[in-house]
Amino acid sequence: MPMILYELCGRDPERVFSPHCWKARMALAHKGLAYETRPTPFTKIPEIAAGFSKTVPVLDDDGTLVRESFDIALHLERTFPDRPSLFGGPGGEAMARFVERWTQFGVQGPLMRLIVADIHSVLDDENQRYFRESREARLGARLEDVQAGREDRLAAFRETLRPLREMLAMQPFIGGDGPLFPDYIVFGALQWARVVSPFKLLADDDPVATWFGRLLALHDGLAAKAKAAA
Ligand SMILES: N[C@@H](CCC(=O)N[C@@H](CS)C(=O)NCC(=O)O)C(=O)O
Repeated sequence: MPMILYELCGRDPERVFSPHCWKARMALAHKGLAYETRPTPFTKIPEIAAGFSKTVPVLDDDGTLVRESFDIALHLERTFPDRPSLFGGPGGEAMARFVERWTQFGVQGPLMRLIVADIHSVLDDENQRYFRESREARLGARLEDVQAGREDRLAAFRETLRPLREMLAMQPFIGGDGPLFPDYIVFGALQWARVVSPFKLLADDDPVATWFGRLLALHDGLAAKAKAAA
């Protein structure tokens, strides 16, 4: 039985946009595993497997349920050790934790403030209400006010990617010669923006844009083919 991946979607079920769900999608593709997608809007997440998780992605591997994108990657690594590794060993797993935390707080946090009203615009009415209420409470301001003036914050956002940019002068992927799960972690954040927002985040001559293009092309262009705004 193919695995099932529950993923966050907008009004259009084909617009699958969560950064964490993209990590899981890319991890499944990296392992060459077949799966069925179950696009799920925010308000339907509590209905997945009788309330198994408050968040997506959720993976159903023949009755074994896994939540949390990092745990999904670990599950795939442990269950399919003969397929291409996502971590390159225990040291890689440990370092991937750092990349995850750096991406969450160093990249996704500032990025959210550049695209939050665009996220709202891809949701249906019920999910727009949920998203506005929950995110405005979290951010302490109207979504439109948080996003306003984003052009002035773009240079600062690009600077947050400097560690990646400088590393790319030495190697083509965070994983070295080929991608590993940490590439998918950072990729997920940028793909989140690409899917919901027309705002141009990266300059064309930025090595991060070149790396992102390499990730978009992987696995038969899985991510490039996804419905996107940009
Ligand atoms: N640490 C979790 C985070 C997952 C997460 O926050 N998912 C968001 C979508 S990007 C979600 O499901 N949010 C539910 C909600 O806001 O109600 C992971 O890596 O899977």
